[in-house]
Amino acid sequence: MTIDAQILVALRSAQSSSVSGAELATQLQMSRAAIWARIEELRSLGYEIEASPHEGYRLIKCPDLLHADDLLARLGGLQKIGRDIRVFRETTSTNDSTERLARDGVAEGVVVFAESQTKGRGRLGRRWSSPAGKGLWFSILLRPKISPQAVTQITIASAVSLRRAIKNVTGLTPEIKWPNDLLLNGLKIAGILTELSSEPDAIKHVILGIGVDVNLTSEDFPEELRTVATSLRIVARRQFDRAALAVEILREFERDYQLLHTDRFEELANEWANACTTLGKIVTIELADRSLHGRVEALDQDGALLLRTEYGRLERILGGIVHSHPD
Ligand code: BT5
Repeated sequence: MTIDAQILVALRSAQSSSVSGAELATQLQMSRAAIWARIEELRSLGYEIEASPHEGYRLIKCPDLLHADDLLARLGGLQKIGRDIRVFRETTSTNDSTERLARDGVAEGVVVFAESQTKGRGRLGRRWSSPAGKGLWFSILLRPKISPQAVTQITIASAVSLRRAIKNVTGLTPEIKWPNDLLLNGLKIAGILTELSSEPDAIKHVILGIGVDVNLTSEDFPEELRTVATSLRIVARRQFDRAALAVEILREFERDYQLLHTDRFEELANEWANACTTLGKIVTIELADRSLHGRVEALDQDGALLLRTEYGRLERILGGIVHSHPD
């Protein structure tokens, strides 16, 4: 953990009390002057830290920005997902930044956040709107020991952990729209983009990209999205601490990702099926080369959707864009 992260851990664990400069200096094996310099640096980033000559330092308020050291400090260095965190002020797409790290051989678990993305993307080259400082736009590098066919399990694990984390932090319970959307009041608040790099029988790596609309107002969305998207802020009528939500998502995902590797995927699949409102609906599904119409009959154990088409055939579908119709 970096020095700044260690200072933040110490200040946070003191809660509303102060930590003396001498105590920090001993703990971190630094001079008191060096500690003071780091505190000044944190203050310049927007951390409100009270300094009193007698009592020491007290953390009053954290800025609404993502700071790698702060995220690491909050995670406590205990888990694989988020053992290394990078934050960019701006990038094209966090999936691209993470892909570069993957090709450089970085170990799994690194998480890349960006305050804004200039070319945030969804599936099939669609755009993902990512205004600065308003949401969580991030990607996780994974090197799962599962077959390439089972990669949808990762999307499922991320959807249920994301849903749970949102519920824990905000009290709101999103529904899952197959395969990768989270909705509140029927409008999208989060999307997942799973990109796979694979050989025929082995996964090289997976980049799991997650976008969550946290503190956007309706003006923050481009006009064409205002009828299809919403944010946690719009629904709950209050703002949320993005860093706290980010940490909760990484914690929940760590747990579910481990389940994948211990043959306990069924538990996640059941949770997912219970939250997935696409089940039973009449839908049209746009695939790359055709579209299908019918009723969603079931989800199979890999997360594929089983559609009974209007002609009575059962089709197994792994991707595509789903439009629901009223019964
Ligand atoms: C998704 O695609 O829902 C996956 C979105 C993944 C975004 C993350 S952000 C971090 C990482 N880096 C990236 O570049 N991407 C990932 P899809 O199911 O194809 O949905 C895309 C559609 O969602 C668009 O065509 C819009 O209709 C809608 N949309 C775009 N921006 C949105 C937003 N901020 N909130 C809600 N809906 C949005």
